[in-house]
Amino acid sequence: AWKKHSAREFKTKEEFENEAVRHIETTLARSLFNCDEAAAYAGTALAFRDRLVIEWNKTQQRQTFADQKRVYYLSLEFLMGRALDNAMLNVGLKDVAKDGLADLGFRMEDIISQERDAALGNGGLGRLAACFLDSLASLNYPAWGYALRYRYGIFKQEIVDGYQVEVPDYWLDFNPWEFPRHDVTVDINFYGSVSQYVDDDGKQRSVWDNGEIVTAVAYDAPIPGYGTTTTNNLRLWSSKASHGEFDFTKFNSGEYEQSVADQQRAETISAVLYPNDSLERGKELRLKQQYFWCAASLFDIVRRFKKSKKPWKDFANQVAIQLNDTHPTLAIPELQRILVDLEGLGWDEAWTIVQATFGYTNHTVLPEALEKWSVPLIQHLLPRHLQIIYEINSRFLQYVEKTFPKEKDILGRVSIIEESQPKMVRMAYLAVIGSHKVNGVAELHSDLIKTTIFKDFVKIYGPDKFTNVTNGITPRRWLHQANPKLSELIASKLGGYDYLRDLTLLHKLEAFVDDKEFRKDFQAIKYANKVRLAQYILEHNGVKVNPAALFDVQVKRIHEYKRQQLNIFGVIHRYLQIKAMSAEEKKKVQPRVSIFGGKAAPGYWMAKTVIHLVNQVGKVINADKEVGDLLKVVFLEDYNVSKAEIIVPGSDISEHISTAGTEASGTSNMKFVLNGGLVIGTCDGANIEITREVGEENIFLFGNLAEDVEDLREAHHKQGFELDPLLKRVFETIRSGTFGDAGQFSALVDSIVDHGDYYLVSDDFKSYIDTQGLIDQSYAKQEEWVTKTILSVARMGFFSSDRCIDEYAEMIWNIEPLKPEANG
Ligand code: 26V
Repeated sequence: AWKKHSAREFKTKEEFENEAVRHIETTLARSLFNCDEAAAYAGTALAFRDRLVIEWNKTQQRQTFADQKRVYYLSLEFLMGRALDNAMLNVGLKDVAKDGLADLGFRMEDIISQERDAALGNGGLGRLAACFLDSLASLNYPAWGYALRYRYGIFKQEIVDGYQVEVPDYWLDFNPWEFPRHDVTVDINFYGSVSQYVDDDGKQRSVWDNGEIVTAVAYDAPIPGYGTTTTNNLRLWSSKASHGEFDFTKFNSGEYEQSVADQQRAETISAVLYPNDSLERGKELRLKQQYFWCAASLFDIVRRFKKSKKPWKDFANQVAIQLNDTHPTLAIPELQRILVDLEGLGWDEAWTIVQATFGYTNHTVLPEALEKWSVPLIQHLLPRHLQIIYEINSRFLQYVEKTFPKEKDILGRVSIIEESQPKMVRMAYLAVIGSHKVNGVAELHSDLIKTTIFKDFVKIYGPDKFTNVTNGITPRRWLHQANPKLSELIASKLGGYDYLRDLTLLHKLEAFVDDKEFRKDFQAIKYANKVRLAQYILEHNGVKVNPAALFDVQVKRIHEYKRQQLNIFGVIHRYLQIKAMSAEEKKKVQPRVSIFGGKAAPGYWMAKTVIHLVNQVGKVINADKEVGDLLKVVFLEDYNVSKAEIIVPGSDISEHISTAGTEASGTSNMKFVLNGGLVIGTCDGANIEITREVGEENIFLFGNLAEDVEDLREAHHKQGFELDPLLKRVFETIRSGTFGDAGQFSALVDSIVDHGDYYLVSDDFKSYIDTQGLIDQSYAKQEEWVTKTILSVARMGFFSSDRCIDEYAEMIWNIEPLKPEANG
């Protein structure tokens, strides 16, 4: 008889060592003689992987038997970071492994840092998807993620002479966390043509064929929950040439080179993650990626549903699909195509199913970021889908015309097709029309989409179709893993780690705010985290910073709307002030370290200029003996998830200073506060809800409000505007060549001085500087500061991605958790 399973469930450090060594010797075929850190990492990862795999199989089986609704999260990005630490903490045997590794002569930190980040995302949107997977598993929801298996993740950033240089991120050399499923493949069609025929029942039907076929191969990765055995699946599709008859003919007729070229062409589809925030748009390969992934995922989902032999009307009771931004919008016409063309359903019956199945999350109101694809391109690549999109549009417009007969302009405004040259398909409109719910990612943002980009749709569908789900973060990675000492301290006060599964329990910490011992411990942990960050800075930047200084951090993608330029101009202002001080005055200055990090899209020149300026300013200030420890400026190279795990716990203040109304939510703001840092921020995105939760006295808000932005911009254009005098002095300093050739920074300065200051840097400058002054004063009163940080941590329960996922489950997906049996 078959044993239940064969992998060894280690419990002691000796058993762990046996497992790790067995993997090193047999799975990797390496001798223990030359067991280096890389091998120790591999052995450890494989030992834990065995544990995950068993629970993974059980979970999938249990979910299939339970036969309840599943959610599929379609996201072109999953910024997972490293998996080993997460696996150890979730399985709950990190200490055992630590002791075992010590026996073998290794330090846990060194082993963990052997792993490369899985950097399959750009920034907040991709990391949100990763946090959601963690919450879905931890809350026992039956859920799968679907994405692409990029050979290259987001590029690696190198700083050379102060400039960003992009280096490819080939991360798949050794990836123990993925399982190729060579038996799970889907053939995906591109190009070709559509023809009509009459079926046996006399119905007009369409077929799409004669195209080029590319095969999608599934790669699966286990997603373990915390404090549960539920282990969900992340399925990544990889592209390869299909081996149909066509290729064999070629091969046989000696066209070997052509056949290899075809192979390479097919493989490029999943080759590289697009560095999204760029002006690079309309690339055919990107559209191919989107369709390839949507079609493979839907085929997979439909195949699974059909196995159940249920009637089609049950589809949306079994399947919820969430569209993470508009990137997967083609899934809407694709499902309609499957139901109508392949399964023979009537249009209306199919469309009802489609709308009931999809939900769409919007992540930006910035018009330049809204996806559009040209009609000729879609016509060429996906001829049948274009027909379907037109049919969806025509039925929708008919309805609108009937409902609002007196409104002349509404049809042009809400049409999926923009009547430009060439015509464009507005993906966000298609996503709204094809979904039953549309959500924004923070309260202000969800309000804004209803009054700006989707205003007409609120009128057409009513307000109930639009809702808010404020973003969240997983406390497992962003507290327990990144800040184990703080996690332990909290657990010691709260009587265990339950708060990691119900973050609202943090509120109980408020009772300890005056507890001397607790305050001391809390402060000591922050200091230790700053020491660790200071070491990192010394190692990587060669700059010695004082851990007692105020650490001021802004790490996120570089973008004009996020206003890193406001930050660095503020730093220059501070520098000028210090330079003008007497020795006596300098004694009163609060020492600061300004820490920047983040990638610029390769083609985004303004963002690259900001990086260059930060580095130049740092070079000058850090070398200035008159300034010394009072001010240091560093740019941390190649910001990513695993670096965030070091940076976030080491911050005193972090900057979330977007022009009001532009940052949909922000999620790192939540991470910093949860780790005992405070925020300087605008009234934007989730900053507003953080303020509501922690209290106005515990956050440093500044700047103009979203409701005033439009008027200010208009005034700039009509009347021009007076440059803030302090900012003017900053610009004069830059122009004088203090930070190197001023010509290098002229586009940045001119965008404010001459081109209308679209992001309102000048309007917000004084308020920003004044608020930074308040922060200095507040930090000097350390006891008050510690009180603020403790109260803030205690009040962050709302921002767990668990809360967020429960809201999606209830309001949008209508799914229930499936609890594993005890000890199951
Ligand atoms: C994309 C682009 C591309 C073209 C150039 C301008 C531009 C500007 C912004 C974007 C962002 C697209 C969507 C996105 O990543 N949104 C982010 O989603 C996070 C998770 O909800 C949220 O926390 C961030 O505030 C939001 O920017």
